[in-house]
Amino acid sequence: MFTNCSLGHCHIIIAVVLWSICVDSRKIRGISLSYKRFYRERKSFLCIDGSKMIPFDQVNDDYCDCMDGSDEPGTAACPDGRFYCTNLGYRSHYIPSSRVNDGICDCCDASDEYRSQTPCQNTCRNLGQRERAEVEGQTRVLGERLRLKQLVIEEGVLTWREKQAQLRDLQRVSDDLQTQLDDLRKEEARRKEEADALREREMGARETADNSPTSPYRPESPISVFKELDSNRDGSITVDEVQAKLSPVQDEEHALSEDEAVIKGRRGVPGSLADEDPNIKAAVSAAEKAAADLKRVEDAYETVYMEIRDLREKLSIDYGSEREFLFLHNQCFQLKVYEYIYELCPFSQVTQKSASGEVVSLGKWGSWAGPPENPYCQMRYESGEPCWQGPTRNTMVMLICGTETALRSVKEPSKCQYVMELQTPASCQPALRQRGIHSEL
Ligand code: MAN
Repeated sequence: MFTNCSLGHCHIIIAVVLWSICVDSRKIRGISLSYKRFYRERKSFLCIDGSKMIPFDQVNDDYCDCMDGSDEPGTAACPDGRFYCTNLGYRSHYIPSSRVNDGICDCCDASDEYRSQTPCQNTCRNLGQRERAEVEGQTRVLGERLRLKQLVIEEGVLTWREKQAQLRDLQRVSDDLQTQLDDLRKEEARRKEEADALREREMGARETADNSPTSPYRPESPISVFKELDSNRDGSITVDEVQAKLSPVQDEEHALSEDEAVIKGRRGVPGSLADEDPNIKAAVSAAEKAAADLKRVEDAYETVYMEIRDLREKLSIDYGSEREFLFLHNQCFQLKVYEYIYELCPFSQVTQKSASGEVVSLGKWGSWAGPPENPYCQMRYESGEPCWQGPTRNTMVMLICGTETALRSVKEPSKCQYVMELQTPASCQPALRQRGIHSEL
């Protein structure tokens, strides 16, 4: 190349080459686009932390002048300096300046090894392509999970509406039963009063009617015996009444058995008044019917009351910001770990069944327990069965994003304190925007 040149010319060419190498090594490397403005070629350079002003030719001169290392972005001179890998086509990042020209390729664009012997290849394009494919795959999977989440949200909305309508219906039924109860209570009291009054009247009439020896009402007559036995004067004799009259309580030996009392009661009386008098009979059966009607409606009211209570309790639970976890209610998930079968019934309870079949409570639904920014990522189940020589059993359920809804793991990190992982699309969140793979400087 230099064969035709004179010695003078050669000196000039060598000087130009050396100068260009020197200028090239000073080229401002290892800084991001946003920092470029600090390195505009001027007479002087102000350290980025503002601590010192130095002549510009001291930038990247392999001597650390600035405390923040900002004068040596392209050399390893400053201990805390950092070198920016632009990595066009892939992910930009900083590396410690000490890794610049150390013979190891750190930046995929090979920019950190600009003066080393190591032949670094620019692999950014490949890496970028691979990562983009991975991200696309993940995005597709997440998209599918979010679609499933949307389905369970819609299911939750429908269930919620159904439950609200059910509650309104039950409330109506309950109001109706309440009105019926008021009427039936009055009816039952009236019928009972009527029957009692008829019986009283009949008894009074018989008492005064005849005291003659032939009268059935003389003291030793069956009617008198009947009245004597009918201590509550309800017109019929119970086994208890006969036992109370005919066998002194303190004399256990002579106490009447139930059968004896029934026989003696029958022998001594002509039958209840209702057996004799059709009016009383009709009044008593009307009173009995009213009592039976009342009981039937009371039972129905009790059932509806319990249903309303259960439904209200269910509707008072927090099922997530979009009720995305409502679909989990009334479902249970099992997992066998070693000798135990664990069962999680969300919003209800957690149990552990041993090989012998014994079922132990690991906690009842308590509350959401995630951090304030995402409370719905953990569930707490508390106040389970007390542990022998240990605490009460409690379970923390961690909700993780996944395509299927299933119990994935159960651990007991400390005695009687359990941690489960429940996977479900309901807990998937849209991804935060990916840190950009950039294709431009
Ligand atoms: C049972 C199980 C265990 C627990 C012990 C504590 O064996 O409930 O999970 O650790 O009791 O005694």
